[in-house]
Amino acid sequence: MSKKNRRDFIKISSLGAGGLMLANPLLNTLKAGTKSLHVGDEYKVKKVPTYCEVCFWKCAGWVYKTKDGDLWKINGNEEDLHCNGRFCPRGTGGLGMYSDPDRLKKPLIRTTVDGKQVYKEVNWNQALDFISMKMKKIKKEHGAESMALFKHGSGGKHFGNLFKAFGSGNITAPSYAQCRGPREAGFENTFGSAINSPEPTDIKNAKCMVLIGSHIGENMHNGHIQEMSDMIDQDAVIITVDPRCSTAAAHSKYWMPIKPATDLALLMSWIHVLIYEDLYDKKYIEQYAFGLEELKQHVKDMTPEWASEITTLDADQIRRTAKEMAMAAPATIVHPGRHVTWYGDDTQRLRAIAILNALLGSWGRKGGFFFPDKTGLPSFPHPAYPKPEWSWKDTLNGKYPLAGLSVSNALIDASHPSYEGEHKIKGWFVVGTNLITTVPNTDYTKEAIDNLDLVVVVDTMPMEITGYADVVLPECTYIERFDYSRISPHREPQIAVRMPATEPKYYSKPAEWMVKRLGTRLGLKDYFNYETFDEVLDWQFRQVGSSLAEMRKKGVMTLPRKKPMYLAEGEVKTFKTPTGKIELYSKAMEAAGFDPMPKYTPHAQPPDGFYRLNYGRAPMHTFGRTANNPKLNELMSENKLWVNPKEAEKWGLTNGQEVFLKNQDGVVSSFPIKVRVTERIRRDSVYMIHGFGHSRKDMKRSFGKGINDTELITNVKVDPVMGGTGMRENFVTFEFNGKEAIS
Ligand SMILES: Nc1nc2c(c(=O)[nH]1)N[C@H]1C(S)=C(S)[C@@H](COP(=O)(O)OP(=O)(O)OC[C@H]3O[C@@H](n4cnc5c(=O)[nH]c(N)nc54)[C@H](O)[C@@H]3O)O[C@H]1N2
Ligand SMILES: Nc1nc2c(c(=O)[nH]1)N[C@H]1C(S)=C(S)[C@@H](COP(=O)(O)OP(=O)(O)OC[C@H]3O[C@@H](n4cnc5c(=O)[nH]c(N)nc54)[C@H](O)[C@@H]3O)O[C@H]1N2
Ligand code: SF4
Ligand SMILES: [Mo]
Repeated sequence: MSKKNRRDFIKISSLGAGGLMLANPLLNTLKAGTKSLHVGDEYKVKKVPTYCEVCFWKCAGWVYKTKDGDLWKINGNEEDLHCNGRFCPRGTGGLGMYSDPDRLKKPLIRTTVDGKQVYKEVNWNQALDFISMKMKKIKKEHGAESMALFKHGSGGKHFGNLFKAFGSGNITAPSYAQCRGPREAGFENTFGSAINSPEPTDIKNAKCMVLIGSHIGENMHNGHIQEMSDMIDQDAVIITVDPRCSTAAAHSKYWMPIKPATDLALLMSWIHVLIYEDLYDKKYIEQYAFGLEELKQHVKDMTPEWASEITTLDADQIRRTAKEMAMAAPATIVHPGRHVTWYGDDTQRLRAIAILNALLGSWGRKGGFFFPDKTGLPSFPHPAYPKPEWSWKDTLNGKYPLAGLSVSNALIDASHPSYEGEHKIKGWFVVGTNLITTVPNTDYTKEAIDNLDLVVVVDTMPMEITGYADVVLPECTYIERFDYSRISPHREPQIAVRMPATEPKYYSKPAEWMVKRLGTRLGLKDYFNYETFDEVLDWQFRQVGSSLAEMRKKGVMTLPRKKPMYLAEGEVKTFKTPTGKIELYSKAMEAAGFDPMPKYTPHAQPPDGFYRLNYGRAPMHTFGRTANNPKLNELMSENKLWVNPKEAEKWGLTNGQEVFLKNQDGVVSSFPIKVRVTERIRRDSVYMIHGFGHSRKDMKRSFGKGINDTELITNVKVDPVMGGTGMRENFVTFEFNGKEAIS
């Protein structure tokens, strides 16, 4: 456990003035939540366009209101390619974000009263004056670059603009180094382009899909689930490689219950079979790829028999599944997954996945990966941003040479007292990311926070991270605000608008409102040259022949594609790699001192009496952000621990029994978790849903419900290629009422 920090963890509920504010009847006049209408009342309904903020799929939809102006329900926009008119269970419960009575209500400033740190409720002017005063001081003493922005979600873009105007490009999101970074690096160093979001997997036309741990079905990527369920109805081949019988595995023709951390061996043996059994797309490889001969030599001994020993999978099944892939090719997707920061050699695993797709000829082919098209909206006019003198790259001292985007944990490193480089970070803005449960090795993050001159947290809920702030700014939810439009690459370029369906509750405000006022205080007024944010949106839409009024009616604008979706037969194409080809042998990896072709290296396995800690998603929740949502909490209020029946028997564990967990470093979970005995997990692992076990009492519905996996993730395997934090090499054992059991 960390020492007692200068920034003690403050429970926002323990504030003196909080009760007063809640008692104000004016604040209760805005009624929250959905309301059931009587049959026939629908004609009274008004709808306001938005896109969902419950996860990063960003489905476009409508907030429906009754004639009286009360919020009624939220659902998908028929035009939208992300959702095809349907929200997932989490999105439908989105109004619960608005109605949650535990929301942050007023700006807070940390202060010391009688030697004890507490938060004081302040008004917006006081909060923004304080922040700008601190930012000016940091800029004067250390330069603007020493401020870092950690962001996730739509609010982040507004603060990104503020940071760029202020002079710092140190802007980062956990969606890279805690999520999809290794995938982007793996594909960039093979095809010369990243996957990005939403993934351009042509699932609806695929005849075969291979899921390497990717648990679509529990991971609710809306449009892709819809396409995958059509695939299942059409009896297409799905091959799922997962140590756990996931929902996807249960619907697959082949479930391959791999020994965790050995996927690279399986992938290399599939490559072996495709090459040595002449199953790869020769024409495609000849025309587009570089390094076949080197790869052939490299995988010579990586036979299914070799992989079988390592993975515990059946060698015949490895051969058969390789043939299934080849038979359906190029309409075969070896899915790149999304949360891929697992074991520290993740970029190499994703390189192997990219190479398999290349051998199957599926990149740029129907039923494989399509080329997404994207439109842009011009930026609202503002003066040029100053050029920062240094950026996150300079903090690295040569580490992570192939990181394509900023590495959140590297900026935490540059904030930590142990950092010896010259580019120190002195202040943080944290907007829409709960770093305490998001980045592993929590104590280290807390030590970094303790070393800073300023921490500002912008959130909607009193999540763990808010307890470590100097200033907490309550953002209103996506239901109550304008934001920049959603522009995303897809089969057709689309733009989706977000407008407020109601006034912000309590004293919360939108991010765009906050940055304009902060910018003015920082002498950056010209960068925010508008009265209200709707002007910005209207101006942007007018540049592409529409208007805010028109977008209010449509919600989504679809534009024609400007380039073909697939490669034409024999098309000449240059890839953005050093050789201009698809690189089976990566020149850039070689130049940076890494294996140019992926290699399997063994990983630690759990010691006796310990199990690998495995985690994933539940269809009705998004990370920790929805655990307290009144509507979604009702569907699932805690996580459970999946344990194999044979292991349960050894320990005398029964269904529903509560256990604590202790990891290899002696960290014991703060709360217990209920056991779920199931054949669907291997004997060497246990499994839980990420996002539970909240430690905030002021999150009343979710406090202490289940276990927070992150607190048990103290062994972090950082990917040397791009800095991803591998989180799956942690082992846990059971504890009962704090006492160790004997197995
Ligand atoms: N142990 C473990 N760690 C993980 C993962 C895991 O599975 N296990 N998953 C990883 C992955 S894949 C990812 S992408 C990251 C995700 O990491 P995060 O994005 O940090 O995930 P959340 O825990 O949902 O935190 C989101 C925060 O934003 C707040 N929020 C929600 N809506 C709004 C809003 O409209 N405005 C503002 N200002 N704030 C808002 C929420 O209250 C919450 O505090 O986590 C990574 N870390
Ligand atoms: N409902 C819901 N959907 C979500 C999210 C959410 O919070 N809730 N978050 C979204 C985000 S940001 C992301 S990044 C994605 C993440 O979704 P995915 O990319 O699908 O996440 P992963 O963590 O890679 O997958 C978890 C699966 O990997 C398996 N696994 C564990 N170890 C191994 C191993 O060694 N080998 C193999 N082959 N499999 C293994 C687990 O058993 C589990 O089934 O989900 C997205 N969709
Ligand atoms: S997938 Fe669900 S939670 Fe995510 S944006 Fe779409 S509706 Fe919202
Ligand atoms: Mo993610």
